[in-house]
Amino acid sequence: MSAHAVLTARSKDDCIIDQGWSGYTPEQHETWGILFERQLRTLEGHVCQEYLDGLQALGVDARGIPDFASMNRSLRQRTGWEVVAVPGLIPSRPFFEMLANRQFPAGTFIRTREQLDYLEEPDIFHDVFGHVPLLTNPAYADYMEAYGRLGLKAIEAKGVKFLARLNWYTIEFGLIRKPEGIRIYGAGICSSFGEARYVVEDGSAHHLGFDLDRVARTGYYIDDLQASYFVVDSFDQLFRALRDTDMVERFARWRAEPALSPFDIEEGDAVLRRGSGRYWAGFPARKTALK
Ligand code: HBI
Ligand code: FE
Repeated sequence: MSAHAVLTARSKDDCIIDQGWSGYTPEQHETWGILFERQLRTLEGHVCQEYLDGLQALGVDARGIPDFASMNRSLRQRTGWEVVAVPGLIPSRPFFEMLANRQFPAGTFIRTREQLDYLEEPDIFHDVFGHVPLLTNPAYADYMEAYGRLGLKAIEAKGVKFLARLNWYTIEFGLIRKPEGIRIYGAGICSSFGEARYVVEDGSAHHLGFDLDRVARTGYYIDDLQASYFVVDSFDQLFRALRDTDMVERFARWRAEPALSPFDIEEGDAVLRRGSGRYWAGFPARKTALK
């Protein structure tokens, strides 16, 4: 299946390819192991327990790149989710269709040794190490399906931009409040060496209580660390926010309002931590536009 064919694919099944697990080289499995060990050292004590339980339940470890077929046997048993292999980023419609059907699309390529710290396109380490462990948690699994179902409605109702922001500040870079303190759950933090260190050690970013309107109106920069992180009380809070809101009505309202900045604290924000902004102080003009 050529990359072009995927981009013009109409149905989700057209985007699914074979993982080709037997084709991975020892060096690629070793790259996985290096990334796995380094991330776990950084995340221990700072990532939510549900994430660590998921890694263990799926048998994902430093030995090498997981084989989707065997990982899916335990994933399906727990929440009915499965990981399917795709060639890379796919169009929004098949993407949302997959999530609505409890299928998580994961890339099959792994970054090179030179790209250990950052790469443009999500690779199998970002998709599987970052996103998949929490799909073993029933409340998070329900949220991901609801997000997919809403995404299909958003395409019709011109709301995908707001879904992308919701994705960014929860699924990719979300934090969760636990009795023992604030913990990481976002895949983009879990799979990134730099961002995980920044979240754990650097006081530059604001921590704001999750609020659907605030998140949907807050832009983000795709190529840098976050100026604000949003903190949920539970994964169920995310599921309820989607279930209990007339999102099509909200899309219209949000479209009429100006985007909010992740740098500023707004009237009505639930400020759990006011960041120092130090990381950003010496920043030249932004490289990319606010999404
Ligand atoms: N495709 N493989 C893949 N992974 C994604 O996270 C993804 C995608 N296509 C579209 C998309 N995300 C965005 O449209 C949503 O996150 C809003
Ligand atoms: Fe991702």
